[in-house]
Amino acid sequence: MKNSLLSSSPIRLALLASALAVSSVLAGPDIPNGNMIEGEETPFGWSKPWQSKEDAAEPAKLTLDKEEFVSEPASLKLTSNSETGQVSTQLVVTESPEGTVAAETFTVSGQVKFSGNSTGIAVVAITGLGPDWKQTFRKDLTSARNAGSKWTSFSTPVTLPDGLKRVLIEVSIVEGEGTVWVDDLKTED
Ligand SMILES: [Ca+2]
Repeated sequence: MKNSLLSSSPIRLALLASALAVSSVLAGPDIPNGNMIEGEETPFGWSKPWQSKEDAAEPAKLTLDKEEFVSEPASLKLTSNSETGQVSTQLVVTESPEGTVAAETFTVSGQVKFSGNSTGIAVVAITGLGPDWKQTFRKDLTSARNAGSKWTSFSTPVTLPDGLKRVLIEVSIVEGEGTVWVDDLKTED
């Protein structure tokens, strides 16, 4: 009895309404751990690397790199080799199993650096899973070649379609071998 009175009190409803109003004007979903602060061996939240050749003696490697980064204390580092083929790792940015991630437009920015052979390309993309958890949305945010292997920044507008169940950021190396570093991922207006 006491609980039900509390839960429907005008003050509580007013607080709830203002919280919803604030959340509806935020620009894009936050990217969790975008500065690669959390984690021990690997950056927290990022998946075990997928690789196109499954039985490599020396598998693709994902690490939290505490020596090479843009912002302290670390960056994400993903390495492919001749045995792994293409590799990728993913981070869940936001999800709603009912398929109600709202359509919205925002900008994703970050820093990327690739060091590898001449054919290698590192790609950072945003993807979305729709009905049946199938990928129905993908946009490349940036790609990087071995151009002096320097950090380069990107800032890319994204418009998410309606009805996604899950939104992810994907870091991959395609068409060659090397190491990609990513840091300072964030969304803004
Ligand atoms: Ca960092």
